[in-house]
Amino acid sequence: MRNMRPIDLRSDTVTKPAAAMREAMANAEVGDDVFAGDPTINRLQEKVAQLLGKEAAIYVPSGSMANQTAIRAQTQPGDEIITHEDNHIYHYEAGAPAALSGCSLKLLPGKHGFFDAEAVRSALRPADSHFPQSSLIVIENTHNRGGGTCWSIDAIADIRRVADEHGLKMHLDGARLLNACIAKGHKPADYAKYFDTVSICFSKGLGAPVGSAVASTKEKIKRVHRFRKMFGGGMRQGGIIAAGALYALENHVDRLATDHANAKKLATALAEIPGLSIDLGSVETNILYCDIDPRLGTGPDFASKLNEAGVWMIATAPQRIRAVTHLDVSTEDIDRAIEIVRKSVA
Ligand code: TLP
Repeated sequence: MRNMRPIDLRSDTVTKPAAAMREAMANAEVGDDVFAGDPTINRLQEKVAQLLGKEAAIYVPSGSMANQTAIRAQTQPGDEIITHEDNHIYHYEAGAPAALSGCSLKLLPGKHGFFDAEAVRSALRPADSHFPQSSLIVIENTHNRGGGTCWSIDAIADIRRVADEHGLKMHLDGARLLNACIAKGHKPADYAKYFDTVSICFSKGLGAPVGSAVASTKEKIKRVHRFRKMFGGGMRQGGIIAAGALYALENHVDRLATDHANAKKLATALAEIPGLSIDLGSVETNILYCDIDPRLGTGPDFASKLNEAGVWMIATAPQRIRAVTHLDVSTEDIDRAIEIVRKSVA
C-alpha cells in the first residue's frame, strides 16, 4: 500500500483545485473588495443571491464566519439561539455564539439532526425579565453529525410558522445545502425562502479552495458586512479565490450526485463487514458514520489502523468514525477503500 495514493475520506474540505479551476483563479479580474471593487467577488455574490432567491449575498472566508456573522447580525448579547444539540455552530465553532455574540444556546435533541415545530414551541422562553430572549433558530441542512441528512421542506415550513408567531428569525447553515438539493430534487431557493439568512460553502462538496457566502435582504447583508469586518474577514483582492467558488458553482453542482452514489456504495459494503454498523437509511448524501464494535478497538484506534493502510477517515466519537465522499475520490477509489477496510477488519 505504501506507494499508493491514500484515499482521503476525512472530509469534503480536503479537495484540491484541479487545472481548470486554477486557471479560472489565475485569470480572475480583481479589485479591492473592502471598497466593493472586486468584480469577481461581486459576480459571485450576485450569483449566490440569485441562486438562493435573496436580495443580496456576501462572500466570507469560511463557513464558520458565515454562520457567526449571520448570528451576530440577528441577535443581541443575552439572547438565546434555538438549535440542535448536534449542530456545527455548537460543536465545531469554538464556542463562537457565546464569544462573539454573547448568546446562549438552547439545544434540542432529535434523530439525524432534526427537530420539529413542537420542540421549538416548548423551547421558547416566556417574555419575563428572568429569562434569556429566544431570538433565532438555526437549522443545518444537510446535517453533518446527523449523517449528511436532508431536512424536509414541510418540517422547515412548520418551524417557520412558530418563528413568525413569536417574532424569531431563522438562519440556515447550508454549508452543504446543494447536496440536499441534489439529493431531494429541490432548488436552493425552495429551502432558502423559509430563512432570514442562509449560508453556503464553496470549499466542501463543491471543491473550491476557500470561502462561503451569506445571503439575505440588502439591509441584513449590510449588517453581516459590518461584522465580517469586525471579525477580521474583510478581504482585498479576494477575486482570486472567489473565481474558484464561481467555477465550482458553474461546474461542480450536478456532479454531487456521484459523491452521493459513492457514499451509498461505501456504506452498503461496510455495513456487511462484521463489527461495523451503519444506519443505511441515513446515508442520503456524501457523509456516513460507522459504529465500531469494541472488539475492533476504539474509533480512534480503528481510524489510525485504516490510516496506515491508506484509507483516511476520522473518529468522531469513542466508537464512531466518519467518511465523506467528494470530487477527489473516484468510484474506483471507493472500491479500493472497501477492500482495504475488509482486510483491516479481517
Ligand atoms: N465542517 C467540517 C468540520 O468543521 C467538522 C467538516 O469536516 O465537516 N457548517 C457545517 C455544517 C460544516 O460541516 C462546516 C465544516 C462548517 C459549517 C464550517 O465551515 P468552515 O470549516 O469553512 O469554517
